[in-house]
Amino acid sequence: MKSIGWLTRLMLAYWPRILLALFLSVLTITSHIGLMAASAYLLARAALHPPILDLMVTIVGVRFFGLSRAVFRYLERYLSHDVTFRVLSQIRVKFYEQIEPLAPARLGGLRSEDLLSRIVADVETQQNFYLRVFAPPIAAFFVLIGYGIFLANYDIRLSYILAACFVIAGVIVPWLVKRLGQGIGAQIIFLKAHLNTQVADGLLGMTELLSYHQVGDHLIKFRETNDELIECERKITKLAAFSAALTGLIANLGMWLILVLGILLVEKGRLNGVNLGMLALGTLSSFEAVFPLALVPHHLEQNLVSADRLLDLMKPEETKDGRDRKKHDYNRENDKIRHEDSREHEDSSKNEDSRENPGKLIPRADNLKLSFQEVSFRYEKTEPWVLKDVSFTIPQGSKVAIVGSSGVGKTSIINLILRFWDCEKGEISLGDHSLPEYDIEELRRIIGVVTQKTYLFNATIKENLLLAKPSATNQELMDTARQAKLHEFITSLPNGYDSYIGEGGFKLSGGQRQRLAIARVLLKNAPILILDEAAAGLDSITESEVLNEVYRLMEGRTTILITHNFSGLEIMDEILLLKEGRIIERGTHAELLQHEGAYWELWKRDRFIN
Ligand code: DUT
Ligand code: MG
Repeated sequence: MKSIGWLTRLMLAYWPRILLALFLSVLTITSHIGLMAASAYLLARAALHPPILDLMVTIVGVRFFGLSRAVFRYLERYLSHDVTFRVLSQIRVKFYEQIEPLAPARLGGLRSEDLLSRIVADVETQQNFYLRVFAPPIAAFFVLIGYGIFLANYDIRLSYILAACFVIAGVIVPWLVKRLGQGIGAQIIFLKAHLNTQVADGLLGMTELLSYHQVGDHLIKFRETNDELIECERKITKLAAFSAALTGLIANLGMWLILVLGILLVEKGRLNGVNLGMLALGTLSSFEAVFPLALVPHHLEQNLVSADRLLDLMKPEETKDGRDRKKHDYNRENDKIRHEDSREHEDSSKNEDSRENPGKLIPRADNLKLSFQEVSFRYEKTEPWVLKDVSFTIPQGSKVAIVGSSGVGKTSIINLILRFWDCEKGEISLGDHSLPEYDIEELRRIIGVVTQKTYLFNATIKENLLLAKPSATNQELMDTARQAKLHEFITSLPNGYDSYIGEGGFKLSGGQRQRLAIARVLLKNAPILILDEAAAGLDSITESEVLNEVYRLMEGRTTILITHNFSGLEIMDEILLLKEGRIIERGTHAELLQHEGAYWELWKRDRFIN
């Protein structure tokens, strides 16, 4: 029910347009009624051979309704779709703005295909909300009132018949359809999402499926879902046909009842016979307002399920980081201005308070000391602590390495610095302020990251590089590619910098991908550098080549290096050895070796292996 409130609120922002669209929709149906009624009246009158002048008004009426129906219909469609698409774009923007700031945190538990189906399909479903759920009952209500009053002019019992038929066709039939089709709307939404996931899984995991001989099984599962979906769609189509037939039956029954009552009234001399056809045909056409009502519950169900799926992702944000959410409540126009503004002030922005975002700070380029004070962190309240009482300080420009075995929380430290998550205990500060006091986008602007899982976009090499600096010139791109030892490879490709690298960069080798990531960071030229296993997974020669680049990259920057490779750590100002979320040893490489503790053990083993 919350979701319906949310949808209505989004929609009501456009209430003037909505009122106009509703008004036009009533006018369209009225024109239809008018056209049929006036035509019937004209035929009946003409049959009595009156002077042509007596018919003039009716003839004009027929012409008018004939034309106005088309015009009103056009305007109504135009306006109602305009409202619908405005609401859709609102939903998309709001949805994106809310999932973006803490993206990895919020989306971690979701499969990307499911996310995609939420962003695309669930948002799309919302276009039915105004067109098929909200507007039809309101329009039908006003048609009932208007045409009911018209009928009451002749005899109030005619209005009662109309009202009874409207209630049966507009309330009882939809109720029946709802009972018969209970849950199908929701099932369709889930099955579609599931199908998306299966298709994507099948394509992305093709190598695994082929090598484990699972293609057949996967296809069977896929077909099952597909069949289920088709079955659901078939049920809905049947229901739609059934309800249309039923409504048609009731409409004709209504017309027939009005006709019978009319004939009785004519016999008693209480109604002029020429009006009979008009009343009957007018009634039949007034049901145009009722036909869409049968599927209202079905569409409503789909809307609610999709809206819930959207809100599911957005809701925690609303409570958890209300301030950030508010920050994102600007419209697109402002967004553009804001970005240009901050780019302009990128280098000179030493003013403490950001104008565009009052209360949030912009990091000062001359005060980037990073420190953790007794930070404890876990991903969920119910899960064990991942970091325990972690404290360290990285003075501006110095280099810290974090080492430790897999799963001890190294990447988690990075997640906290980038504010993908916030720590539960302790404080992380940059300069003289704690991290949450900074504007999140400004904070991320000053940090360059090469992660364990670099994501490359299915675009050209150039576009992937430009991600880091959209304004970079071709010369700059080539210079950075040279520094990352990538330029020669790129120019050997037939399309050079304009070569497509495929989904996730699959046309590149692992080393080339990492180099591209490094080139990207070089281009970003951020004062803080985070390297999370930047060279992991490469053969040792490529690894040391890439690491050389990495070390060059570190010059003059505050650096956090996460590595499992102990060679080259001599140049680090401090090394932190992590075990089970705690720092168990710290010091320079030389100090730690002298100490002959856990670090020394690891170092010896590493040397032995290499
Ligand atoms: N963890 C979660 N949720 C996440 C990410 C990690 O529960 O979204 C857990 C897994 C692990 C712990 O946190 O038990 C620490 O993970 P982290 O990624 O920080 O470990 P790491 O030191 O970076 O391991 P590796 O060297 O394998 O990258
Ligand atoms: Mg890691």
